[in-house]
Amino acid sequence: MAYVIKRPAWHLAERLVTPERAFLNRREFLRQFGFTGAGVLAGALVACSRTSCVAADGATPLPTRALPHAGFAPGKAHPAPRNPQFDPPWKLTDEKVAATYNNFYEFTTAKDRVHRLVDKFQIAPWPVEIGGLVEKPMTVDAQELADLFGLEERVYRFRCVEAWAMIVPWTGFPLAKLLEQARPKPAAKFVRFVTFFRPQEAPGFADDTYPWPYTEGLRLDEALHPLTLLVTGIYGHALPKQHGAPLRLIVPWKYGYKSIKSIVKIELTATQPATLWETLLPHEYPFESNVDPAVPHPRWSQATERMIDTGERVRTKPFNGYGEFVAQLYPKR
Ligand SMILES: Nc1nc2c(c(=O)[nH]1)N[C@H]1C(S)=C(S)[C@@H](COP(=O)(O)O)O[C@H]1N2
Ligand SMILES: [Mo]
Repeated sequence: MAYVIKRPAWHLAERLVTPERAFLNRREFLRQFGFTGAGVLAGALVACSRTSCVAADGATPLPTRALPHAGFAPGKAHPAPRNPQFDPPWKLTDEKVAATYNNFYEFTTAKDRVHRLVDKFQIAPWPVEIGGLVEKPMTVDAQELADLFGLEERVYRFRCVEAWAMIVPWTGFPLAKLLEQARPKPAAKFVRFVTFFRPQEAPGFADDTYPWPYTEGLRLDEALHPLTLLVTGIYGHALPKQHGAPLRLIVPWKYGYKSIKSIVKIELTATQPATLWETLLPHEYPFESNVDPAVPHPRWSQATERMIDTGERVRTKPFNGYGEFVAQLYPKR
């Protein structure tokens, strides 16, 4: 008698969606980062060695599976291995278009000219200060970060509030790894980020209508979310200056201005920090700034976005397509 394997009805459907499943199987993703439920790292600040993690109280050893990146070995240079969890079947944006269409107001407000004005910008040495409400304040040179935390590549969608978008491979490491080393104090509720302020190296500082230096901020739970990256590279090499060398933030579910470039300081605070954009235009660029097609900017619709290389118009997704992973951070009010 022939041996017949009866497959449940869902089996074929599941096979058909394999490429999507290879990108961010939610349960597996959260498991690898040590998430067990909806609570996002609540009380789970950990210090990790190569083989084990210890909870913030210093006593409770956490199971090995709480190690970020269990089963995935980050590299220490560019190009870094691509994290298979962030290898979606999407077409990447043309690298040259991305490198010549930039918002970096310290240089100029003209997107196509930023890359031509960065010659005097010195990106080494680059000490980064981690301070404020932390047990272990520290200063680390951007060059040392790969050795300390390892580097991985992730393909993310990126959405500017001006309704343009791109899909690029970033190289970096979760900000949570650095914050866990610095050990936020219980009073810490927000993270403030500060960009360099050296007017002799960048002509845009001459425009004093902006409250330089560029600053941004996140809630601590947003900063600790495993999607939040500190980025050192793009397209397999170190960041070109116009993309925010040598170290920038990428928060893929928020409008692009939250992804602050050329960071010199990361400060844990008890209260919500002022940001450059919220200080200038609070009704247009509020602190939270999650991508939301249903909430128009006061001066334009956010329902669709334009891919910067092809000009293609695509529908904007809530949380820029990352709602499955972050929506629980924002309970409906
Ligand atoms: N320091 C600093 N960071 C910044 C900006 C800036 O002007 N200065 N612009 C922001 C905005 S509005 C966007 S859309 C992204 C653009 O990043 P990209 O040029 O690498 O695409 O950087 C963000 N980070
Ligand atoms: Mo932007």
